[in-house]
Amino acid sequence: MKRLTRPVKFLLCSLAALVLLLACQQVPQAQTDAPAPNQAEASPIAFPDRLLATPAELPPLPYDYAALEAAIDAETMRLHHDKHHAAYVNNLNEALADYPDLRGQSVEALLSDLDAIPEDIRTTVRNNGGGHLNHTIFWQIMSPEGGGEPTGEIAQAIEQTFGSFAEFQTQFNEAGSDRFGSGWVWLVSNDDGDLEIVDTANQDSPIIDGQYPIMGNDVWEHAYYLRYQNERGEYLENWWNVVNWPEINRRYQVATQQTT
Ligand code: MN3
Repeated sequence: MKRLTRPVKFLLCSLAALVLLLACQQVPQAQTDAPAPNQAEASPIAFPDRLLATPAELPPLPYDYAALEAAIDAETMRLHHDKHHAAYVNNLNEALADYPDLRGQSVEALLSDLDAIPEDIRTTVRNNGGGHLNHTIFWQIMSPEGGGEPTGEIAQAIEQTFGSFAEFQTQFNEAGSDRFGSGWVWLVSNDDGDLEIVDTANQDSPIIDGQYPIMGNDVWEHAYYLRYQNERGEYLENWWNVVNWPEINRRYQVATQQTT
């Protein structure tokens, strides 16, 4: 083989280095806890928020079981988080186990396009994906430092939409009381970007109907029965003592970012 001149060698070495550098940039970056920006862009969910990954993981409670005693007893919190929420997570993962194409999509993406889910696991994904998402939001929108009047932009929006915070509470509690059987009562940002109180059956998330959940209360009996028995209305009243307005305000801002 002909000896290469020094400039040619240098050129080849430089070329090899460049190829190596470009190849390295093709290697996908390791996954981190924070959702990758491209994951949010690829999702059919229109709202930029922290998306829930699959395979799902049970998030730890952000406070002690007894921290919300102003509204909810420790034993209810323990069962609700460790048993009920854990079961939704496990059931969702089991359903997705045979569908590698679905595994890895966010829970929000799965729920917002249920028609795309194979029929044999559609109801399981709807119930357990919804259960996982609803409860993850629920733990976050409550706090031991919660209660009192709303703050920030959500306070103004509630007043504009419902006339006053007291009127909003009344309508929210009525919707929660009137929800027959198991389900949730929500404050959502609807299709028009307006605030609206809605209720959903079972573990249905408002996301299924294209609405963004800003706050919601769980009116399944498992959420209140140990302490309140059949007095759902009393649970709904006391629940306001632990409502975490800073987090609800953050969720409202996510919703308004989308609609403006
Ligand atoms: Mn529940």
